[in-house]
Amino acid sequence: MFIDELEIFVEAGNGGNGALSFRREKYVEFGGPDGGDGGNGGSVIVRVRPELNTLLPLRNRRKYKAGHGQNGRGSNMTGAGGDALVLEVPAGTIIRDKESGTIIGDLTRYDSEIVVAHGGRGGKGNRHFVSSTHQAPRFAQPGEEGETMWIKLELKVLADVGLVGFPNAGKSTLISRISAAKPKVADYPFTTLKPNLGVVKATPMDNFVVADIPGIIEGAHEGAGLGLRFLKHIERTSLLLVMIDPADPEREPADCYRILRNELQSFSPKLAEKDFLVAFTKADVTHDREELLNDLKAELDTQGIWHTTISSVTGEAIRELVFELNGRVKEAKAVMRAQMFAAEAAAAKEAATAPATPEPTADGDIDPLDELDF
Ligand SMILES: Nc1nc2c(ncn2[C@@H]2O[C@H](COP(=O)(O)OP(=O)(O)OP(=O)(O)O)[C@@H](O)[C@H]2O)c(=O)[nH]1
Ligand SMILES: [Mg+2]
Repeated sequence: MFIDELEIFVEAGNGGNGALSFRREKYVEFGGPDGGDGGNGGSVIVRVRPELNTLLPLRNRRKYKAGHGQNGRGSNMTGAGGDALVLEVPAGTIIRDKESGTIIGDLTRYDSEIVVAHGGRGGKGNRHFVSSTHQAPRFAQPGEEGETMWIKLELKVLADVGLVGFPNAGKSTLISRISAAKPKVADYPFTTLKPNLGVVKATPMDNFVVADIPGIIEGAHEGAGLGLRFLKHIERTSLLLVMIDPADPEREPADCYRILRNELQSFSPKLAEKDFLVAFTKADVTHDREELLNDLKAELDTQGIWHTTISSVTGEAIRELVFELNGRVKEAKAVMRAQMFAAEAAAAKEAATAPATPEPTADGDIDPLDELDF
């Protein structure tokens, strides 16, 4: 099942308490305090697992808890640290603080992870509190509580090219032709009910990812059909491929185009501003309808929009389409990389000119708990 939104409660482990203990051995003078430190609480970590493409595995539970740190013990023994809890999610998962809506993390890389709740620090044992005036401290520090919070996970799949079209336009057939993905294909609308991703090997050096999403219909932005819920999955693509079936019995190609553009615009003006190409589909059976396309093609030409007529059955113009998509994806990636480097360079420059912040003094924030006995 495809799940792309989820709310869960995460609870990091508490730190163990520091121990209050004195070394007492019969013939040893100056035994002294020997209370070990508490172990740190385990943190809750969200990590990308590249093979996943849904949040489904996390749906069974609402609460996720990491392990507590153990208390320190005498003879300077430090308590064991609590086990961290790792929640695995697909790449493209955005994590928000449920209450404020603030984004805590956006895991776009296949090796990314983020700590969503930090484990509490273990308390320090009494041996840390010896001073010239205080040789036998009868207190130790309690462990800190682990962080807790409600988080909202939202998956926006990561792809380079998003396919947009009415149901039955031939989106899934195209993705199965140009990639190893094998989505369900059928001659009825809404065959595709969840996004499918396919990796297209454009050249021996280049590949790009295509997202096939469920068909859009007029009024989708008001909830008609499957609504526009799935459009968020193409929000992060660099390019859209608008697919139009010239033989669609329900509407003329020009209407298809106009409605699709409107629905994209209604969902998000940002989506409508994306670079896009147009593919007229099913060329093997729609050649007799070429004339119907003349006006629309002329309009696209005046707007400088690249278009082609393809057949996923015979393979007509598929190679040219893949070539064009690949070129534009590469261009978009180069721009993105340049922007990333520029942002990193600006951040590095700022960090170099910022005044140094003083190091916090060790033990400055200790909050000893008097007479804590174990
Ligand atoms: N003749 C011919 N038929 C095609 C071509 N591409 C797709 N079809 C047929 O068109 C029908 C719909 O194709 P799909 O790929 O399932 O369409 P879709 O756009 O994914 O549809 P939804 O998932 O319902 O939105 C199927 O019967 C396909 O076999 C083509 O190039 N030529
Ligand atoms: Mg489909």
